[in-house]
Amino acid sequence: MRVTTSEFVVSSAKVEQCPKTEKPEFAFIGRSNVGKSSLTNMLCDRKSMAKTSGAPGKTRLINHFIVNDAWYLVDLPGFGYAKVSKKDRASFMKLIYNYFEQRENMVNAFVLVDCRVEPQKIDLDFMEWLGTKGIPFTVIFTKIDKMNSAELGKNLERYKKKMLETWEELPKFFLSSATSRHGKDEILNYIDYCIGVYEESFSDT
Ligand SMILES: Nc1nc2c(ncn2[C@@H]2O[C@H](COP(=O)(O)OP(=O)(O)OP(=O)(O)O)[C@@H](O)[C@H]2O)c(=O)[nH]1
Ligand SMILES: [Mg+2]
Repeated sequence: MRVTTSEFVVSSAKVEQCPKTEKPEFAFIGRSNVGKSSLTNMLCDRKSMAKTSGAPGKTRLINHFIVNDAWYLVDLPGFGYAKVSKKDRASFMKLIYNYFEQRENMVNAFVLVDCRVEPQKIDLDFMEWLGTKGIPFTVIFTKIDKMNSAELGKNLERYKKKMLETWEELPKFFLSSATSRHGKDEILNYIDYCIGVYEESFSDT
């Protein structure tokens, strides 16, 4: 899929403020600083449509972007940021859970994990939760420009092994780099494929 247009739509502090659910939606979720906003920009060929920062905790609202006038890309606040107060962390988490529970147009969640970091409980727990809710998800290993391919391969295997302790089947994995733009075509093509399946589910056969 080629991205021809992309536009910011709205930032929402509550799920009720999000756009109507009439278009298919894809979300980026993961720990603070993992690169959710950077990947949003990279996929859309935009420099600063989504705001990024070297300091974790930048994105604090649910940000909807519309792509090709056809589907929403959603940049979410990160979870697990240690410097945010316990109360704020709990309210971010609640917002994220509410969001996934209420968006009936949610087609696929992309769970972003930093390729350099060993499997984190908070990410694995979140994937478990998505599983119990029946929300399809894929994993994106981010910042692959920061690793050589041998180390990357090792970390990927370690991650898959860890997931197989609880999952019978592994989700799909993508590799990405917002700096080298690695992964752009694969992720966009996967989104295109998912939209096709989603739309077919509404058509009479
Ligand atoms: N080298 C490299 N740096 C990246 C990549 N993706 C993001 N970064 C950097 O990582 C930092 C965090 O990126 P963001 O996109 O703001 O991360 P986020 O997940 O949106 O963070 P929060 O909004 O705080 O949850 C920034 O300094 C980015 O420039 C990548 O693929 N490669
Ligand atoms: Mg962000």
